[in-house]
Amino acid sequence: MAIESTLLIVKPDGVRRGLVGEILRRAEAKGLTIDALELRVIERATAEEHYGEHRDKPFFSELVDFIIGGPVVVGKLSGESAITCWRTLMGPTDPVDAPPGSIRGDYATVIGENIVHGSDSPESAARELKLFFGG
Ligand SMILES: Nc1nc2c(ncn2[C@@H]2O[C@H](COP(=O)(O)OP(=O)(O)OP(=O)(O)O)[C@@H](O)[C@H]2O)c(=O)[nH]1
Ligand SMILES: [Mg+2]
Repeated sequence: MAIESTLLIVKPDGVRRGLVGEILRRAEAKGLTIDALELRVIERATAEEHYGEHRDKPFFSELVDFIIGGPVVVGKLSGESAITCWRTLMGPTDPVDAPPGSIRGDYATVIGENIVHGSDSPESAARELKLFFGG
């Protein structure tokens, strides 16, 4: 048990579909605290760094083009086990496998448009929060 912080992104598909309020509601209802929140368009260089672990994957350029293709909401969520709690609320990466009740299970059908991001480890969270909020 530990207080953690994690990076939340409501991806362009989530913003376009008007799901920002519903996604933030779920985070707050769980008990996570919104410590930072901003609507922005991500720069290409920032997106390439954020998704650096996927640089050699065949879907990398599609992934970067998608995440910079419209406004997103970036936020910092904090609380007890926030990283794992937020990943559980999001559901698995592929919405086909995501159970009803999870965000991806309730609102998405394809892996390339899966509505939300959450850091996957304490190391990723630290790196991503620094990249988007400077520390
Ligand atoms: N088109 C396509 N996109 C993929 C595939 N695998 C992953 N992605 C996309 O790449 C993103 C990053 O992949 P991962 O980091 O492994 O998944 P994740 O941690 O659940 O998702 P993020 O929170 O966005 O990082 C996913 O959210 C998907 O949108 C794939 O096989 N095909
Ligand atoms: Mg990831």
